[in-house]
Amino acid sequence: MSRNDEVATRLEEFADLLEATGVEYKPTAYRRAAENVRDHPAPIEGLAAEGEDAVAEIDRVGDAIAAKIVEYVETGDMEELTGLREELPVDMAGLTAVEGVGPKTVGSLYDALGVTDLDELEAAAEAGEIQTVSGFGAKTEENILDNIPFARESRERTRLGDARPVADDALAYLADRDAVESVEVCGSIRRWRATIGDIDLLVASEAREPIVEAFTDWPAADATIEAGTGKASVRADGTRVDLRIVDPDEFGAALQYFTGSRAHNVAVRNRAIDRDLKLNEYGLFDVRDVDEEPSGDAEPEDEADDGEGGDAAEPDSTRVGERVAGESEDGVYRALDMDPVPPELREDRGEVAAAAEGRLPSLVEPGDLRGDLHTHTDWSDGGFSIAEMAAAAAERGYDYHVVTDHATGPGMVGGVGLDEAAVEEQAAAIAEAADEVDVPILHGIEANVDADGGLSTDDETLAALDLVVASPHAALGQDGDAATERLVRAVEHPHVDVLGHPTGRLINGRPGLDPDVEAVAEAAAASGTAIEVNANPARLDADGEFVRAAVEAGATIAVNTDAHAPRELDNARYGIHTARRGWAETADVLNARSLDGLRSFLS
Ligand code: DGT
Ligand code: CA
Ligand code: CA
Ligand code: ZN
Repeated sequence: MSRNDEVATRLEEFADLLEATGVEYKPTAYRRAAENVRDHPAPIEGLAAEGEDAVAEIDRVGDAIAAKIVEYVETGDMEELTGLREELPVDMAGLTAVEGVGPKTVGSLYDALGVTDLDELEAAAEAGEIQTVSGFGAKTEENILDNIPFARESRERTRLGDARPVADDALAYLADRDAVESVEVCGSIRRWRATIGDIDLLVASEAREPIVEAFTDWPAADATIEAGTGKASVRADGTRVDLRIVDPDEFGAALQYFTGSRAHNVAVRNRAIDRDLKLNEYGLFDVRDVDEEPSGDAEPEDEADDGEGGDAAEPDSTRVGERVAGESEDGVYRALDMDPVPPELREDRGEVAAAAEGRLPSLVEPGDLRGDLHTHTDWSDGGFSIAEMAAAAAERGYDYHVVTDHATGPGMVGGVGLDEAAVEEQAAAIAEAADEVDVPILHGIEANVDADGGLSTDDETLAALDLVVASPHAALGQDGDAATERLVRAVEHPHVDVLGHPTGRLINGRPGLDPDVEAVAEAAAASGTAIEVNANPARLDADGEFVRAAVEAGATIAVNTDAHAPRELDNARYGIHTARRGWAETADVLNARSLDGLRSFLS
């Protein structure tokens, strides 16, 4: 965390506490100041050293806030903030993670009931105490109770899009060390889960100490959690990063073991047991000639085994027997008569049988994408012109680029969306921009799916466009049945080509709609509408499970970034790996097709 981030975080905490104690206006001023301090190009400690006037030069930072910033940089503290914390000793971040609970609510519930953290909030709601507080009703209490589990989980897990760049940085750093023979990520991040508990790294090397030392010196490491001989853990950007070091000839077995998931590993180990083999993090061993001596410690946790004396829920972690594989991960799978299983599939959802029967899908790859079907420009809420966005698509080697600015309608605030007249104007602008860039530009729109599944743009306008993405932006709290009806009606709309971010979820932010994904998938397949995997790492929507249902129903998938800026086109990789988690093949993906292929789908 840079000092600018640190100061901004303090100012935001200040704002929350002020708001919780009922102060008006000031919280907004503190939040604006925090934002500008965070984005300020110069290090805040340098400005603070020059004095309050230099700090107050930052946009939106007034004299009073500048004085507090200087105080903080000089003393490591803001006296007034410390006072507020004592007045209101609450876990603000934990409590406000609950949808519908803001700083004001936190203040009221602390005053009335002494609630300081999530556990106490839950207990108060369960006891029916919240509805007794003035300004709160039974409905609010019920909502709070419903939203606590989601909040709890979101506090514990990091979004893939936040963790992956940290992991990539660690990979590059470790790959540069002389003693490192190979390095890989493993765990949930290698499986590209939407959220991750911690980042796992695996290094193959004959050395141990120099690597542990290099790892704890990794510039991104904010703190060392532990440093042993074969492993170490640090904290980077708020996330735990675990490193394990193994001998090069055991790298494949360790990679297989530490990639997980646990359920996948149990299934694979059962297959080994069936073949009189033993699989653990050191290798695959032939144990036919080894005296069976039950280790007797771990209790069987899984019923997956056939009961023939093997306990596959936890491996027998010894190097006993003749080693038949372990140097490469592929070798481990092959020795079990399986095709190597792509990490994204390792969730014990049929991939072990598929690999054994040679019918794993040939998954879509990042290089397969030939264009983005959902992007924005400064005609709606994007920050860049049509030509700038299209040029960025051309730079990425795409064969086409589709502009889909927001239409007006529910969920569009502040006049962001285009009305029918503006769409017509934009058509001319697209034609003009197309002359400036090396890539064909298609004119699309992102229409809004209202609560009943209708669209807020008229048919005539939609018919004239090359492509229509339709997405839900409002009424995201409706129940599952209503959501199913809504999305089915949207995909059946004759002009809709792509169902955009179908659930509207924000990872760690809001759960979004909970439709019957099979029903939506079947309707999409029948009406020839593609289901989007929105690659924005805050969304990853549809998720792997939804994609799987879509692929199984025979529906088409579109992997789109929803980019509002050129660099956001690079988020495509998150979408591709999410589609892979849903077993999507190249042929399933609409924008892996040529421009002709795309056009024939659209017509
Ligand atoms: P996460 O970090 O919660 O997102 O999920 P994972 O899958 O990365 O889990 P993690 O970090 O606890 O461990 C990484 C992998 O290592 C896990 O997927 C399976 C394997 N593993 C680690 N510890 C054990 C264990 O005690 N038993 C078994 N069977 N597998 C383990
Ligand atoms: Ca992990
Ligand atoms: Ca771990
Ligand atoms: Zn969009």
